[in-house]
Amino acid sequence: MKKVISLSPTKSGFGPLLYSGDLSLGLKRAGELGYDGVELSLRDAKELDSKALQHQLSLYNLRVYGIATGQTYYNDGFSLFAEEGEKRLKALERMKGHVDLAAQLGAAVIIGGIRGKIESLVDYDEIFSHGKEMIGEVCRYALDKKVMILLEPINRYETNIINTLAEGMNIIRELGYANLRLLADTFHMNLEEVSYGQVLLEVGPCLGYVHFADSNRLAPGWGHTDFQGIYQTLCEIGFDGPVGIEVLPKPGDDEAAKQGIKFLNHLLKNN
Ligand code: LER
Ligand code: MN
Repeated sequence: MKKVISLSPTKSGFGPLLYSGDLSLGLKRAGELGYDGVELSLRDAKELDSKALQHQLSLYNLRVYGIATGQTYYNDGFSLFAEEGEKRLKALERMKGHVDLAAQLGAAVIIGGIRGKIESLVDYDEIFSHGKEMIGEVCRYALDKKVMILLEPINRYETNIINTLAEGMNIIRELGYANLRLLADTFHMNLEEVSYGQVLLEVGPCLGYVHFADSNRLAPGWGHTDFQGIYQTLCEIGFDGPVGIEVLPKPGDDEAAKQGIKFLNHLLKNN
């Protein structure tokens, strides 16, 4: 498993990101602490200087494993499941930019917060099917570029579109794209799943990436999630992908980043 930390070059209103607004510092710390790589939460791929990024990655011996895309919705209001077609297309355009960047970096692209929310319950099914088409468009575009797309179920308090891993897996099966996988986030699982172990066994074949955050969104070990059990199930299903520390910068960025790597090192060494 690869040890990954979630960073953002822009100061973001979206909470669980470390060194938000200072990517250079985040990359430096990730390298010093011994992370294998980073996940970047981006608003617009065009805003990133990819040459400077590649230089820093090689300096600190890091890779980008994932590009998170929710800021397109949280900051700009464009979502793949927006009621208005124009907003859906804007979100799709951003996703294509993220896929282009991911192709250069060898990263996967996450469909999490960029799904947005469906406001109209009367037209829910129709809007949902438009959104599903958008996911298909992203996958088709990414397939040519050999980029993996990750569908991340998110808890009911943040979205009403795909809350559980089973819902995510059903969509993946229905759409049938070879490059579409699931991202399991332990924070959302704590709120939505009956059991960590059982659902991970069920969705194992579709799983491409994991986010580790404790029950309270703090670094793992600072809440009451059973990471030992989760890790054992991940080993059982043969998961060998990225495990991203996606946590609140509390009590501070450095403290959370240190706890994340300390926890992962301990878990991986003692099992
Ligand atoms: C993003 O990875 C995430 O976990 C969500 O909470 C986004 O809203
Ligand atoms: Mn997540």
